[in-house]
Amino acid sequence: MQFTRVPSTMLAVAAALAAAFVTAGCGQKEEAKPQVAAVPVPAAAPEVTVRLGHVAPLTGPQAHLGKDNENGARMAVDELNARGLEIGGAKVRFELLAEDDQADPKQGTIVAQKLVDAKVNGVIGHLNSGTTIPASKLYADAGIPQISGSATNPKYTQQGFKTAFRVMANDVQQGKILGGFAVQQLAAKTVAIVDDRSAYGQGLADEFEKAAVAAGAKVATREFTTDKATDFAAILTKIKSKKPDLVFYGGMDAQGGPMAKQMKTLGLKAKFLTGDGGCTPEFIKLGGDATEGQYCSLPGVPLEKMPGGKDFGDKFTAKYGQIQLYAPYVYDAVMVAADAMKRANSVDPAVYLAEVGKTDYPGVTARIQFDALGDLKGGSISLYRVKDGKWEYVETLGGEPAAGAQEAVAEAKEAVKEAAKATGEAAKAAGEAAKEMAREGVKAGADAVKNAAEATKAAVEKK
Ligand code: ABU
Repeated sequence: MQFTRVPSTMLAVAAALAAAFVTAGCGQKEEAKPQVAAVPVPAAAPEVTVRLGHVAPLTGPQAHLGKDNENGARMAVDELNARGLEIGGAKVRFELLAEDDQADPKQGTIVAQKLVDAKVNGVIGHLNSGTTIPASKLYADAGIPQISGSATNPKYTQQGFKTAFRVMANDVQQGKILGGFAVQQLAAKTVAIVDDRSAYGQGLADEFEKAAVAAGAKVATREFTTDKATDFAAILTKIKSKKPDLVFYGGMDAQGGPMAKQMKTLGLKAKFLTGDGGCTPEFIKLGGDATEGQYCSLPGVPLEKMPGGKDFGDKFTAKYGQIQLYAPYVYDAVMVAADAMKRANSVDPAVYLAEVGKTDYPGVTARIQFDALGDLKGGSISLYRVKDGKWEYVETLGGEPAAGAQEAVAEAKEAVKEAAKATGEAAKAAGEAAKEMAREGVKAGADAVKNAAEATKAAVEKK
């Protein structure tokens, strides 16, 4: 025999109606008031908060870059919350825990420990390689996935941590391209190399040196400064005496801009070339007209050539103003974490971590897939030159053709359309089901009333 489970709300409605009828049948004058049938509504999904740590320098000379990174992450979080994702049967709300590591390695580990103690679901960052690398050990020990949108020192992903990922090319790739570009395109026969002794600056300068020497250049001198310095006169005076064709700087815009300016003041006529840390509007602002004709490189392609660059640029600038540098990459880093959670159907780091490594995500910046180390597959490097006070795109070297990314975006757009259609159909079906349940509820109530009336009549007759 088959039993049909009657929802408890239906039974309650029937019982109430039956009780009302019995009261009336006992001769009391009060009329039975029709009871409003409660329409059973499917229980709302429970809510879960996913907390993503974000770390960057929010104070000090790199605060403008840190804020840019944070805004990229915040824009992604806002969009995810507007989408109202459900993961593991729960409605997910993303929350960003923004921390300031001041670009200082020691402070980097302090805030990393704070995020580990807070049991965050993932970490986006840090901005600097010098803070990202020591912090990555803490996240690895805690099993927390970490995705950086800007730390380019190769060591970050070479330590063997399963939790470490980055969504842009690294400095082995960048240094190689820069060294070759200096010698082949800029015809530099002798180069002077300066770095800021940070993990990023020194690491990139080392890679540049290897590549430039391999391409046939001679190193006139190798100098260093710090990521807090503002006066480079002593270094530049020494460099001037060596008469190099080109000065390469491994460091950030806060030093690169003033360095280019002081080169001009000292009459040092060598070309100036720097990496992504100096590839910003701030570099031009700080260096003024001395930056005209100087060069930089940046992992990835220019915003206008990125698969989702135009849309991202429009939305970001409307909300936060000019993009400084890494905002689109950090946006992608958040989306990659959310995508892995969706595929794992879990926000638990121990569960979704395995999915991060399997990522194939059509990002704003590129199609994002990771190699075995957690580095971006097929990362490219673009070169720029200052023209009329603005960075002008020169060329992109390395990486894979952007066509793959374009196709992935087209596929994703199609999938979104299909999902929207399916959601509409599901909503319509749910509405019909609710109406049917209501009809069934009323019918069951009426049957119960009829049965109760008959039972009452029989009882009265028996008496
Ligand atoms: N990629 C350059 C700036 C960030 C870093 O330290 O790697």
